[in-house]
Amino acid sequence: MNHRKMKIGITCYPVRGGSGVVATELGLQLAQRGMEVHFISYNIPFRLQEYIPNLFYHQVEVMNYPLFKYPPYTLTLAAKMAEVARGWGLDILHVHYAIPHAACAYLAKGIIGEDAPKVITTLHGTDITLVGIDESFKSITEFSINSSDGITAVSNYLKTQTERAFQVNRDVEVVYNFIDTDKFIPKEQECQRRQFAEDDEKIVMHVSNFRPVKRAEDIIRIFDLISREIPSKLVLVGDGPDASKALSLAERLGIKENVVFLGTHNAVEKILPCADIFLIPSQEESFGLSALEALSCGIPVIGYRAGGLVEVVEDGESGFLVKIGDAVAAKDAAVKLLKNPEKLEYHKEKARERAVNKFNAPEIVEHYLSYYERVLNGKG
Ligand code: GMT
Repeated sequence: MNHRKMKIGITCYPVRGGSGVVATELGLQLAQRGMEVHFISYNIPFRLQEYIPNLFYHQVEVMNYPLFKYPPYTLTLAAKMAEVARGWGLDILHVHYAIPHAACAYLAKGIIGEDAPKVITTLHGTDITLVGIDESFKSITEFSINSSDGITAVSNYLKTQTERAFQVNRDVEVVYNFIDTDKFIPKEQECQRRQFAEDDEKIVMHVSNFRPVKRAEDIIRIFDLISREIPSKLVLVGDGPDASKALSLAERLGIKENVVFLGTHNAVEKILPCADIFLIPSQEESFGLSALEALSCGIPVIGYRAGGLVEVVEDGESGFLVKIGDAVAAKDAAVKLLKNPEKLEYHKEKARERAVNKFNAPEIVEHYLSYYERVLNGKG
């Protein structure tokens, strides 16, 4: 569909994490479609490395003053949003992760007045399920969601959670996260499996920010059970607060030499295709972007039946989802796959199909663009 050329401001956390990745990839896709895109953040988003025409980055400088125990970043961000929106004539200000971005956008609109851009807030997960519902944030989260001109959520699960936890006075549009299926591709032959495992070993992989919701110790427990039945290696990609806990558990269980900890990596699409299966035993997952990245590389996903992950992975097809905390069931599902090459091949195909058919970038970016138009026409 043809869309008018829009000027779109995007604010996100520029660090590693699903919401930052989605916001950055969306900005890139929009710029490639001729939209003018302005990132407003305290750092250049980590996946924004090359020069792209139509794409601008506006840095928020945080002022420090001895009086400030906590430098007021949110105020500086709001002022910057207003400056960029006014200076460049933004049509839309699309903020990712409600806290504090939706409140900053509300403030920026107040500063600008009549010609303010429409504000769209995309809810990503913990901004609702963990942080947003905390008493200290609840009223401001609700207020800033309701002050947005449009609200999107990355899954039906998150939409329901939002409507349950808050008095939301407008429709929440579900726009699933997406993946560039030309970048995340199955290419086993190129991937040097031998850097991780011997020829007769299977590769189990996990990618995350190792926050408590990821249940990092469960990854080790499940892998320990798998490795007792099948020679295998566990490759861990990413870093975060619980990474060291996971590694110490591996040491205590005597399997440390079978765990390859890679730490943070920019190009996960180069590592994922080495895997035979992907593990994501999260306690809570509004979507599970890393699972989608795995699916796109043709890697079946094994995880817990948590939140929106069931909308990403079709249980029994592109992967297997078991009860939260049931490490034995997760191991059983993994072993069944790893012991049967034909079955593994079938589910690898289903994984890739799922990503291509349901979460391919062009359709989802088109969904965002249509939604922008609706909001601009006052029908968000
Ligand atoms: O992990 C977080 O606390 C925040 C956030 C992030 O930036 O990674 O994760 C959420 O947003 C992702 C992108 O939409 C989703 O894929 C993740 O499922 C979601 N995390 C949780 O719900 C725990």
